Amino acid sequence: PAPVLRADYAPPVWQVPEIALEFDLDPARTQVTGRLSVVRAGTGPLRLDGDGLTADAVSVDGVPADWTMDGDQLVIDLAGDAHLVEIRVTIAPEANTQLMGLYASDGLLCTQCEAEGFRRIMFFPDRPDVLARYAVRLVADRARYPVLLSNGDHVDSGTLPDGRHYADWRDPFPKPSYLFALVAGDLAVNRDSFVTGSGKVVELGIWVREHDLGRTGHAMHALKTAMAWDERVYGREYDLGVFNIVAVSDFNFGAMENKGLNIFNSRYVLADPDTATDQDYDAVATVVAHEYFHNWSGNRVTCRDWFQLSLKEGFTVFRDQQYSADQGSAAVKRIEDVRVLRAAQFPEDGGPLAHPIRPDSYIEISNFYTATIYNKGAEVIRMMHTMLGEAAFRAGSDLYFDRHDGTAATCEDFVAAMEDASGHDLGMFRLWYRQAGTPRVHAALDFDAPGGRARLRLQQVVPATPGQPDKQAMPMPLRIALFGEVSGTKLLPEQTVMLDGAHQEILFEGIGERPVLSINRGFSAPVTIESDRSAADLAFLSAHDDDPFARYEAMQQLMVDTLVDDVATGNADLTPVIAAVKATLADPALEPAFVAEAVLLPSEAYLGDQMPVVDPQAVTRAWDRLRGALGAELIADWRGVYAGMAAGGDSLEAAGKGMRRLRGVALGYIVASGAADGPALAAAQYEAAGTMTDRQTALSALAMTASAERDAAFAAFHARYADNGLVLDKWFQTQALAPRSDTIDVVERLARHPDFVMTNPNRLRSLVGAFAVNQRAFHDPSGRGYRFLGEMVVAIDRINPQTAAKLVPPLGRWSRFDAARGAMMRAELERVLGTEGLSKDVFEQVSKSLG
Ligand code: B3K
Ligand code: ZN
Repeated sequence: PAPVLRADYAPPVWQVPEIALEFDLDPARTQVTGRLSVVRAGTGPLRLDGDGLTADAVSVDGVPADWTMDGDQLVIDLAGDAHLVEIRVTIAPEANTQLMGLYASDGLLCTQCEAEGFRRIMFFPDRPDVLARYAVRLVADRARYPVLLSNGDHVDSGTLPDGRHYADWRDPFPKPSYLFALVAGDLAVNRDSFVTGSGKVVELGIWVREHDLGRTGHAMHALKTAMAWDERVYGREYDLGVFNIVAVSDFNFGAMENKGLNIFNSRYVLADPDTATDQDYDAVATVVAHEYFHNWSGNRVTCRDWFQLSLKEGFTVFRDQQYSADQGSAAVKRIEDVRVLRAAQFPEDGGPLAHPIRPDSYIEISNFYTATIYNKGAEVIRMMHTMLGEAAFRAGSDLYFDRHDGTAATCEDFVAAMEDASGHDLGMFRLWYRQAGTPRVHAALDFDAPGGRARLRLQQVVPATPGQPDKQAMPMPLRIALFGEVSGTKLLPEQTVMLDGAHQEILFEGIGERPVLSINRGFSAPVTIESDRSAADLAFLSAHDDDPFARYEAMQQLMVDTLVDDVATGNADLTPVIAAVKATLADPALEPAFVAEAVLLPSEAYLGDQMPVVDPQAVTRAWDRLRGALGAELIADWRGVYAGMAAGGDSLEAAGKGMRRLRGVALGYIVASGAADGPALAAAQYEAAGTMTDRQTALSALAMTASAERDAAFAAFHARYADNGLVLDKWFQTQALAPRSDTIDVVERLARHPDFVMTNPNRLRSLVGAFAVNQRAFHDPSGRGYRFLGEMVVAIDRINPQTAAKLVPPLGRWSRFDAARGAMMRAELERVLGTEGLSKDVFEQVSKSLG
């Protein structure tokens, strides 16, 4: 398949200002009639995208028309400048296992159109710069599909003969086809309303299966909070009289921001204390807010073409991060966001699939809904926020929405609005849109004691990435402070230094004692910092830095340095880490949620990322040694914390959540210490748990052990939640993530379990996706992990290419491993590539991974 190039963008030859769609819904045979008012905007025939469609009938201005197929495109030569084109097609939602276009899930009919799913429903210029007003009629059997929803306002409904009924929907806002949606099914609704700043009443509805109705309260609360937040922080008011959310159980990703009718993976809607962890609660709120925020950043202003995807995704992730930070502890939220970036985006940026946040080419756009576009995209927006400051950033955002409302815009439009509103020159900053790769910044601080001066030397390198061998230095804001080693206080107010070349020196005057460097505070730039700070300096910062992120970071760096040393020598000095963790546990000024983050070890995968060649077994050895030592040496502290944090109880408030989190971390260390009562303690917590959080932490702690308690708890968990798919996902996932060398056996067995269904993406992610990021299990020296994943990719590709393609990247990291593993990983990729009938989704990921 030929790649699509950003440089080839050309405006559409025909616009479609209006479309009327009529659906005669049936799972086996749905008839769709489209009436497209087309208007000429250039020279050439009308070309309409289709995917797996055949036209039953085509007419132009009421007269049967001549048309041809050019590949998947339906082509009509039109004489005039404006015509009414009518097309009828027949589709089979129940046969649609790709979950793109119109499909059936658990008795519902629903759609997913982003990025190119609408062409599986109707012939249309399926590109985001063609904006149409939609009028939709849905017709279906009333008993089977009592609820009929689409975008915009409900304008009419009524009964038809033969037990059928219809509903008419009108969306007054022109939108690209990727934002079209419909849902038909037997759904119950949680109704509420929201009064906007200007006094407009919005009817809110969360639609789910009847038995899930009691699990929708949290999502509704999050929605209303997000609506108020967007008015207050960005001045953005909702624009329709209705906002609906529907939960479906088979969904390719998290959720979809269709205008006025968001469709969600049920895991980001449903939550109650018995089935959802605190983390799940937070994820629901974040995703609800994210999709809601898209109503402005994505829908009112959309993307000109898919190369601009980060325009809406990076900005909207930044907005949802700000929103979540405002709801609880901003420091803990920042730590979590950086952990995600490092776990998912840094490896992507350093591997064969690296791409800039505004890519130059793709084969299959679905492969570009990546951590780079989303999370690094958000970091780039955050840097602009840091450089411009709150007020100028808001002015830039207002200008962007004013200028581009109702249109399809580019990343350049966004940056230009920020520049124009602030007067700030972002000329070179645009490199962040063009260049891939995570910059490495080397920082060295010299102290001239007699002169009372300190000199900071910064040096940056942007590594080569596929297609980009030579890089320019990227401008970045680095928040920096110096702490006095003796006084333990900040020597100068924090500064934001703009590093805008390959080298830079900063001089600090009036420094009376040896300074310790705190750099990239708050993670102000998405880069790797390399510094020569000693273990003692890092331990010092972990106790004294007044930026919570920097404090966390110092502890992480201390742990990383110690583990990397231990991987190499097998006998690194563990005492600085143990002392620093002890001090953090004992500091009464720190909130439990923060302490929990600070004392957790970096993952084995992250450690692997720090090595020139990953040695998974050596990493495991070092990780187990440090974890065991922390557990054993501090056993009294962990037991104290464990008992003290029980006061968090079942409270859903932030404080209760933080205490549960720290208690769970303490339990993990107690079990890791090898204490004889570890499994029994975890089993007792499992039994007594009043929340899924406590149940899940107990289960995860038990998963580390080979104990009768472990087997009993997993059996009990399965029996208790046998009819709740979302919770069964946790059962699969917890076993797939277990840091044990026999996890591969367990995973192979689970793949034959009757509850392992290949048609459900959540289930695939919880077993196969989780396993593939479990470094110790996946990289088993036998190569069985690679074989398992390769076989899964091939099998899943026949059902759902998008989901299969997302499982490929762990195999693409072959060049990071020793020759034996690398060869086995490549062999698996070759085997997948040699499979007949491979989707272009998997083809692109595998062929790029082979390099
Ligand atoms: N915009 C959708 C993602 C669509 C993914 C298509 N493969 C959800 C979101 O980012 O909000
Ligand atoms: Zn999004």
